[in-house]
Amino acid sequence: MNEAYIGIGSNLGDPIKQLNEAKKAIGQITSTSLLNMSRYYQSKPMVSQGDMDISGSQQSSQKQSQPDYVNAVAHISTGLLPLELLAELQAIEQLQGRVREKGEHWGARTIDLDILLFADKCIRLPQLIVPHYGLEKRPFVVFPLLDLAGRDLQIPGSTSLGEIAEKLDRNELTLIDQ
Ligand code: A4P
Ligand code: MG
Repeated sequence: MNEAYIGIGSNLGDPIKQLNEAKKAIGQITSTSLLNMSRYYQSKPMVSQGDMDISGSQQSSQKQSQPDYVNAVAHISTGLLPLELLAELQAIEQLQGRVREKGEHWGARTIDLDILLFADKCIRLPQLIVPHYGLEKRPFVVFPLLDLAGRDLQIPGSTSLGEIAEKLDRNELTLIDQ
C-alpha cells in the first residue's frame, strides 16, 4: 500500500456538492481507502499554468471572471499503481464531472482530480507528472495539504511543505463552514 494525496477542485454545478460526491467516490475506488479529507477552501480562479508568465510573477496570480473555486485535498491509502489511480480518478471525473447543457451537449467540467503526491515518488510520464506541476505555486493546494500532512512533509525533489507555504498568501483562501 502507498499513501497519496489527491487535489480536488470545482467551480461549477454547486462546488460543495461536487466535492462531497468526489470524496465519496474516492472512498469507493478499488483497493483504496480514504484516510482523511482537508477542510474546504474557496478562492478566486487562478489562470492555468500554461497561461502564466514564465517568470512566475504578477500574472501567476491573475484572476479570471469565472465563478470562485472550492478546493480540498484527500489523503488516501492505495494498492493501485500510479497510472491505475489516475485512470480511476479520470473515470470519476467522467461520471461526475460533466453537466448536461442544451440537450445532448456536454458542458463544462465540474470536477478536477489531480494526483498531487504519490508516496515519495517523482514520476515523469507523458500522462502523469508527480508531484503535480502546480503544487508549489497554488495556495488552494498547499494550505489544504498542510491541514492533512503538516509543515514537515517533504515534497519529493523539493523542500518541506512548511517552507513552500511561507511563500504563499493564506489570505487568498476563505475557509468554508461545513
Ligand atoms: N496529468 C499529468 N499529471 C497529472 C497529475 N499529477 N494528476 C495529465 C492528474 N492528471 C495529470 O488534465 C490534463 C491531463 O493532465 C490529464 O490527461 C492527465 O494525463 P485535466 O484535468 O483533464 O485538464 P485541465 O484541468 O485542463 O488541466 P489541469 O492541469 O488539471 O488544470 P489546472 O492547471 O490545474 O487548472 N483556480 C482555483 N482557485 N482553484 C482551482 O482548482 N484549477 C484550475 C485548473 C485553474 N484555476 C484554478 C483551479
Ligand atoms: Mg486535472
